[in-house]
Amino acid sequence: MNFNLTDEQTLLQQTVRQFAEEEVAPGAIERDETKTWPEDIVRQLGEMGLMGIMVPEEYDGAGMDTICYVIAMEEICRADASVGVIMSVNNSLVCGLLDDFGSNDQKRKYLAPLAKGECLGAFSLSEPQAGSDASNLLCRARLTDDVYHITGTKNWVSNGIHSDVVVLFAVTDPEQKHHGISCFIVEKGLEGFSVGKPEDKLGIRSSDTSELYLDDVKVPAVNRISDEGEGFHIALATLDSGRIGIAAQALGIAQAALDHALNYAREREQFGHKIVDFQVIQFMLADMAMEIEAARLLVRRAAFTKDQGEPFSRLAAMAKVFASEVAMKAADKCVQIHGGYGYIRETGVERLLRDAKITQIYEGTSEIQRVVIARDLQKKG
Ligand code: COS
Repeated sequence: MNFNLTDEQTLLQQTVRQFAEEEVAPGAIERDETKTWPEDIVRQLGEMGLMGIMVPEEYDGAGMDTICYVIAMEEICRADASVGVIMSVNNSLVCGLLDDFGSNDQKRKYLAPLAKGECLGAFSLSEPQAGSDASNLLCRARLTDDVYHITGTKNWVSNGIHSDVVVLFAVTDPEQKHHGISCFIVEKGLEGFSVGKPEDKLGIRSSDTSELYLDDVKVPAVNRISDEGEGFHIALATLDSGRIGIAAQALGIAQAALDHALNYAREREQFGHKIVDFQVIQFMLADMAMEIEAARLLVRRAAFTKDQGEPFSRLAAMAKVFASEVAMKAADKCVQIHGGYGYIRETGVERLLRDAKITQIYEGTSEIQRVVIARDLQKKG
């Protein structure tokens, strides 16, 4: 067993860390406050190959493995988890889906520009009545003369406003329940396609989340991904990969919390001592470091298992639920160590607590992750 990163992984970590510290971190508090989309940063991520990290070079991706992906996600999210979600949606939910299930023509037309960051993708499964119960979709796609007519409302779409292309799930045969769901590539700008207002969120505020409205949007049949009825399987398989990315996002937030807490504790004096000298603070820092280390091992183990081509659904769920809980605890401790200074916006650490919360909710709540783990245990022991 070897826990060391390869030379390629180490170089990537150093490069992304430097970029995150110099370009991403400086404006993070202000972007959060003003809900400003990080346009310039997203462009630079594309230029650095970070929008298509695992996409094969043949399709203009960086051709790296999932370990590289989680390393990059952790470093970016250590600076700004809003940037991290924009990146993770494009990488795992859109590029990953197209790479795994798209036809060669679809990959040439859509995957290559998405991987290069020339355009941005979104993933649209949820609907107002279909969150955890993801197969309960109402959005309908009817086929006539090689064109699907899609009508319905989708919600909670990350990158919903700024994306150019959406991979979207709709019902092609309502009689078939989850076997009647299909997956489509829908270009923005088609007649009948409109986007809702940006949601006003607790955290990850400089990323966008919106509803999508489809009113008889005409999508060519060649834009259906895989066969009719394969959509639910595609969605769940893609979410397995996505969950590793969100686990890495949570890890980055947790590490940022520890960084801030340690720096502050070393500087802050009370009762004539640096507060880092008090055992109560030391125990908090020790617990944060210990839990972050455990989360990192689990995240990288899930990524490694995926790279080996082995089943990784259970590990992805474990990594997400564990890392997101560690992020919440670390961010809470970080605010507590900062005292009153942690509770005001300008210190920037309350943002970590707000950003951490979503990692327990999106791409499957912690409760759903436990369902996935328990079902896998029942099946395989
Ligand atoms: N990958 C591929 N296929 C999977 C799968 C996976 N990880 N897990 C289940 N499936 C397949 C099953 O094999 C089954 O297919 P068949 O009927 O052909 O055998 C089908 O999906 C339905 O499986 P199941 O009966 O277990 O589905 P449920 O409706 O009970 O849902 C959960 C299972 C709850 C785990 C799933 O709906 C889920 O993950 N929900 C959360 C969705 C989510 O993450 N939403 C966030 C949206 S993106 S922000």
